[in-house]
Amino acid sequence: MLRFALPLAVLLTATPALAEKWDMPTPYGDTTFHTQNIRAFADEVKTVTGGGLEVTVHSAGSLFPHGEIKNAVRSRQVPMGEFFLSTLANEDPAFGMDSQPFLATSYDDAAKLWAAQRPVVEKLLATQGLMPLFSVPWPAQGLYTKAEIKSVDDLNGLRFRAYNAALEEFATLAGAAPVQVEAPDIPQAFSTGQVEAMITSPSTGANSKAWDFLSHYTPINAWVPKNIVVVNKRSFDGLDAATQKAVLDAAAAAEARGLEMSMAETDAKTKELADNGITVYPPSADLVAGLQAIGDKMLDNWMAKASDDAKSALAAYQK
Ligand code: PCA
Repeated sequence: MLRFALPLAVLLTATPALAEKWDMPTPYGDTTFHTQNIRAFADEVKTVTGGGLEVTVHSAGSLFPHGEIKNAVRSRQVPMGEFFLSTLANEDPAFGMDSQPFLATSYDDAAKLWAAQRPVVEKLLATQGLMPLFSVPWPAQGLYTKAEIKSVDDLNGLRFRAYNAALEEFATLAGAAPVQVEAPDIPQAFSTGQVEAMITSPSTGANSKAWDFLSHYTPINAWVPKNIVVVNKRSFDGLDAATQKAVLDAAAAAEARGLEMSMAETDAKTKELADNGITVYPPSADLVAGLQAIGDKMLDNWMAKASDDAKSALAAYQK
């Protein structure tokens, strides 16, 4: 036996380990802080594994459209991907908690909500063979228009850009007409007149150069939605222990770094909007009251559809 053992060992150490190459799609463009954050995550994984795992980020929906990323990871067309968590709310309302208006409006509330929501999300994703690696919030969502909005009535009839079902419901309840548009397509949707108002973060507003096509922004801070990065569990289990640890460590670092980036962008990108000529104004009490009434109605609708797990998560958050 010994006669064979040595040459085999020599052979194993002499053969360079084949680098594992993973593609990672995201819906968001290169100037988005989330994309910059997952690129830093990929770099860290590559460095720590000595090139053993190479993650290539495909931005702006270039590999898969946003709506297909989750299923692409599920079916192992790609081992890992990033998407906007609440786009899964049609599968289960638990995924949509962070896009309920005025439920969690600060980073602290968002963290508390995620702590309550996470076990339910993990359980639901596990049934699809998916494992969350990390989640990063966007800055709180504000209202962009072509004139000052004094009350909900002023939104009546506006063609309103939406990015998920909750925003579609919100726009409809405000009397506006929702149109689904992915983030990279925002400038074109405005320039062609497909839409004329939107709710999104200062980050996405500034990255879209909102000053080219609208004039007013008010930080209604209505919700703090999240992106999530998920990995296919079988793909993850196929990695050796050291590589798994490298991925999990880099994920924890990315979650913390992403939060810092998000917080820093809230003020920096709002200033960029103002510096480029957008009128940034505080929402009137009237507008806030009207939007809150819509939020209350939406939470009622959410409760009517939510599973017991989702309702328990809400109760835990509100406690
Ligand atoms: N930007 C993304 C999602 C939330 C945000 O702030 C978008 O507008 O599509």
